[in-house]
Amino acid sequence: MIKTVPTTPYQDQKPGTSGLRKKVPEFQQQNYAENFIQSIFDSLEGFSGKTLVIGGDGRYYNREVIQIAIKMALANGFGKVMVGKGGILSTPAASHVIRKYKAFGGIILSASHNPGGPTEDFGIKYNIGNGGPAPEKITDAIFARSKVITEYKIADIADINLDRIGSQTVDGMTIAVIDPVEDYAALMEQLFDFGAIRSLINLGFRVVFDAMSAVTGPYAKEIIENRLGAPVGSVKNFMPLPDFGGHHPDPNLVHAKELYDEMMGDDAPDFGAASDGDGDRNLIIGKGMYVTPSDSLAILAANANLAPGYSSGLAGIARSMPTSGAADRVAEKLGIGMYETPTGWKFFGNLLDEGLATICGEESAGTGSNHVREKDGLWAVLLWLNILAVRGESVSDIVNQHWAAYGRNYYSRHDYEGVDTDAANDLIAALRDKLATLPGTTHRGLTVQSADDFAYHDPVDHSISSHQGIRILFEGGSRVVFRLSGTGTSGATLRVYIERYEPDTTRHGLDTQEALADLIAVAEEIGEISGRTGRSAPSVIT
Ligand code: G16
Repeated sequence: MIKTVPTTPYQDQKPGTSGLRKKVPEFQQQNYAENFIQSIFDSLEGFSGKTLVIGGDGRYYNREVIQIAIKMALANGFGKVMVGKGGILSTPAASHVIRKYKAFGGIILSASHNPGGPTEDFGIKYNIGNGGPAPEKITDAIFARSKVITEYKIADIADINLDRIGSQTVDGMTIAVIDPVEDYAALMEQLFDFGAIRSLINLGFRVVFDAMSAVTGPYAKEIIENRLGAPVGSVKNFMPLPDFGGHHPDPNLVHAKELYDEMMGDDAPDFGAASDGDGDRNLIIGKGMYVTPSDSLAILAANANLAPGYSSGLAGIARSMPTSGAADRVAEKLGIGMYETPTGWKFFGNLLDEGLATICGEESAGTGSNHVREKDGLWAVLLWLNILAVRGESVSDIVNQHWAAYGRNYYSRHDYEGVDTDAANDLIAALRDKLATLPGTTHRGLTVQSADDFAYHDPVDHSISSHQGIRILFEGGSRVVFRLSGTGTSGATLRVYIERYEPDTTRHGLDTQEALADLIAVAEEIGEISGRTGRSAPSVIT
């Protein structure tokens, strides 16, 4: 029943910021997915007889790889596989299922916010028993194994019916097809005051949620419409489609423009939100007011105690290095710990496990807490709704009051996508060479206070992660950060993060790009962006 299949290794299976992401045709190469999955299993110890959770965001090629993963888990000695019905599990729901059922780990099939379809993106990620993405120690081992692998094991059985909930035993292994929504919805009901949110909605508060034809559709339908009583139709694009309807399921102002336009219109709803391909990112827009992810993190942290799940306060806040310092001011006021980690949710795992941080966030539309070990789009939406229900104020009132109390961190990210890889690497290398001589120099009136290549010393396991982004900090608290994306699938993406702190309330109403204009020009000068990339403007501004 168990076949051992000889294979030839690939040299390009290096997991990036969040697992292995490639175009579907690359995953369709002979044994490509099998090699990577076997490399995962070969890098783990002690899972014999234990449970593996498998799920994905429903994108093109999801079902095929789910079948492969089930058969390989069986052949490699797992005792049980739990798989979401239809092969569906949002990333945060998968994290919760791993934790709730004390599984050994999980395989999540997703390329997140990247487009899906026969020529678009696919991804495989391994999560450990705490429910979070595998740390670098494990992803490095998987990559090393993938380069030398010579065989994989797979059970020679018929495909499993993924569309019927229930358990079956095949060759001593239990395969349980589970409802992907139930456990997650119950967890949300524990954390948030559903009664208060329901009353707010009953009073006529209008919510619109765009699931972007991706995985959060069934979750949002159940929670926002069925359990919280929002009128049918409040959740849009709720059917997960293998190609996300041809769109990028990326909840930002470019790809969720329709929602943005609705929220800026005359008859705008009170609250608009969206999530991404696999349900871990969020977009929050009030009537006439977009909330940046960095501000959202700070505001959620400052008000979290209004939700039952966080009523006893926060242990600490963590943010990725490029995320704005807005949350730092909240941590300071609350007198709690603040942690600055490299980009990628995997770096929050130790802080959450040790109880050092309760809420975490990234500027890339990711926020979450210690309830799971992934960022969680719907969680952020529900915490916002809980806060709105308790405070009885609008999103824009809450944001403006926050800025008045803490100051405003003007913030923007400029992405240059599909840049020539050598040119992007050279740009970063040139910046690295300049680091020692930058401090003390003045550019358009801004004096560089310090400059470094960010390295993170994990306070829990003491591992060191170097080369996590070039930081240029100016006197007065402004800064520019340069780093290359670790999730792209073609060429390189240069990300430039620009931030300026403004304590003066009378200057809180400026347009963000105008408020940052000087810094944007300085970033161009110091980074020599147009000369090195051949681009005169970013591809995406968020
Ligand atoms: C990007 C973001 C990160 C995020 C990562 C994974 O990484 O900048 O903040 O952690 O995506 O997010 P998701 O799983 O939603 O794709 P990078 O390396 O492209 O900047």
